[in-house]
Amino acid sequence: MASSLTTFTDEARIALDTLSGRATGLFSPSLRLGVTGLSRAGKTVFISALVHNLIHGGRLPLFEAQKSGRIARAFLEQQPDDAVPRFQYEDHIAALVNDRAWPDSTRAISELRLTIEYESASGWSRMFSSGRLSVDIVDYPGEWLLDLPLLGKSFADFSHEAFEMAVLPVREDLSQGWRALSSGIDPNADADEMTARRLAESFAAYLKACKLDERALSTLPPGRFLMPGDLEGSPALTFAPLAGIGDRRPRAGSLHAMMDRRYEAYKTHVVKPFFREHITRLDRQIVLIDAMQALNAGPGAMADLERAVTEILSCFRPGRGSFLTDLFSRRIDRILVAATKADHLHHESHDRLQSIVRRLADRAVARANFTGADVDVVAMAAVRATREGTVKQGRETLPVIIGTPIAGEKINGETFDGKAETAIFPGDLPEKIDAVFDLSGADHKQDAADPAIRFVRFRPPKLERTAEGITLSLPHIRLDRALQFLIGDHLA
Ligand SMILES: Nc1nc2c(ncn2[C@@H]2O[C@H](COP(=O)(O)OP(=O)(O)OP(=O)(O)O)[C@@H](O)[C@H]2O)c(=O)[nH]1
Ligand SMILES: [Mg+2]
Repeated sequence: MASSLTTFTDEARIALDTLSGRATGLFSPSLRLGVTGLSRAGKTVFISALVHNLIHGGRLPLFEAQKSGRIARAFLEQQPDDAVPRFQYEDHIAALVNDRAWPDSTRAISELRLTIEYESASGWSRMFSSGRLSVDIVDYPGEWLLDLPLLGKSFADFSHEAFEMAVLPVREDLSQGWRALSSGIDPNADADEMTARRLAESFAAYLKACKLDERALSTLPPGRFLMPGDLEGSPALTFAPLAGIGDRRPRAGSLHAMMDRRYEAYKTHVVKPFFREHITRLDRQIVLIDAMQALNAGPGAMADLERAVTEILSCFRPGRGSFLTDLFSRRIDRILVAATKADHLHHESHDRLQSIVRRLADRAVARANFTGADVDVVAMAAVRATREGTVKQGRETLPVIIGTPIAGEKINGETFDGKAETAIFPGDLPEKIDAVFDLSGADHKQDAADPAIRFVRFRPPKLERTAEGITLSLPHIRLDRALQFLIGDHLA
C-alpha cells in the first residue's frame, strides 16, 4: 500500500512539474534527429532545406502542424554539445540561395539546434501554454556508421570478410593491386612499420577506387580509411586485413600481432566512442540514399546498396542477442529511408522510385537483425532544381524537366555553360520493379551507353522574390512528407 502511494505521488509530481515547466516556458523537450547517408548522398542539402523551410514558413502542405497554422515560429538556438562542430547553416544557405551553388562537401559530424514554438492541437494542452520542441539535428557520415558491425568482429573475421568481398565480380579488378601485394606478405614475419604502411595504403587505395567507381559501389569498412578526419596517419589507421591467418593466435612481435592490435585500437578509440556519444542518443533517424546513381549502374550496384542499408538498419535497432543492444540508452523509434534528388525525374516516375526504395528497405529489414522501429520510405528532393514541361518531338509529346545544368556538364556531346536553361527528357523508371533487382542478367551491369535515366547535374533553382523583396522559401519535392514522419507526432 505504502509503496503504491509513493509511486502515485511521484508520478503526480512529475506530471505537475511537467505542466508548470511548460507554463513557465522552462520545459523544452528535445528530439535528436540523426541525418546520415554515404558521401554526396545529400545530407547537407537536406538539413539546410529543412531548416530554411521551417524558419521561413515554406510551403509544406503535408506537414500537419504547418498546414493547420499551429507553428508560431521556428528559430536556431545554441546546440547542447559544445564539443561537436556546429552545422554551418548560414554558409550553406548563402551558397544555395545567393550563389545558386551546391554547398561544399562536409565529411565530418556536425550539429544544429532548431527550436519550434507551436500551438498544441489538443485543447487540454493549449490551456497551459504553447509548446516548444527543440530538434537537435546531427549530420554524420554513413561511412562511419558502417564501421559499427566491426565491434562484433575479430581481426580474423574482418580479414576473412574483406578478402571475400574483394573477389566479388564487382570489385575483383579494383582490389587486384592490394591482393597481389598481400599475397607476397607473410603475416607471421616480424612486424615492420613500412610493410604495415604499404599494406594500409594499398588497401585504402582500393576502398577509394570502389567509392569512385561509376558502378556506384557502396562502401566497405573501415570508414575512416575514406574519411579519416583528424586521424590521418595515426597507427589506429595504419592496418589492413591479412590473408590466410585463420583463427590461431598471432605470434608476439609478428606483423599479424601488430595488425590485430591496431584493428582493436581502431575499434576502441574510434568506433566505440562515436557510437556511444552520438548514435545511442538518437531518437529519430533519416538515411539518405542516392538510389538514382545505383539504378543507373544496374542490379549489382542495387544489391550493394541494399547490403549497406541492411547493415545500417541493424546498427540502429539491433535485435535480440546483438552485441550492440547493451550500448543503447534510448531507442530510435522511427527510421526514414529517403531517396534524394527525385527532381532529376519527371513526377510520373516519383512513385516508381518510391516503390523501388520501399522494396529495398523491406528486403533490408527482413535480412537485418532488427526489431521494433517504424521504417518508412520516401522519394524526395530536398531542393528542387528543376521545373516540368513537355516537348513536342514529331507527333509525340515528351515529358521533360527544365533546369540550368552546372557549367561543364555534358549531354549528347553538348557542354553547358552554367547559365542557359535546358529541357531534358530524363527517361522513365521501369514499371516492373523486379527488373531493377534482378541479378540474373549477364554481368550485373547496366549498359553504360544506355543508362536508365539521363542524368545531368543542375544548379540550385533561382528563388523568386515577392514585391516587398522577400525571398521565397526553397522549393522541394515531398520534404514535408519526410518532416511529418520524422517530427510531426511531437507537435501534435
Ligand atoms: N538536384 C538536386 N541535387 C541534389 C539534392 N541534394 C543533393 N544534391 C546534389 O548532391 C550533391 C551532394 O549533396 P550534399 O548535401 O553536399 O551531400 P552530403 O551527403 O552532405 O555529402 P558529404 O558532405 O560529401 O558527405 C550536391 O552537391 C548536389 O549536386 C537535391 O535535392 N536536388
Ligand atoms: Mg555534407
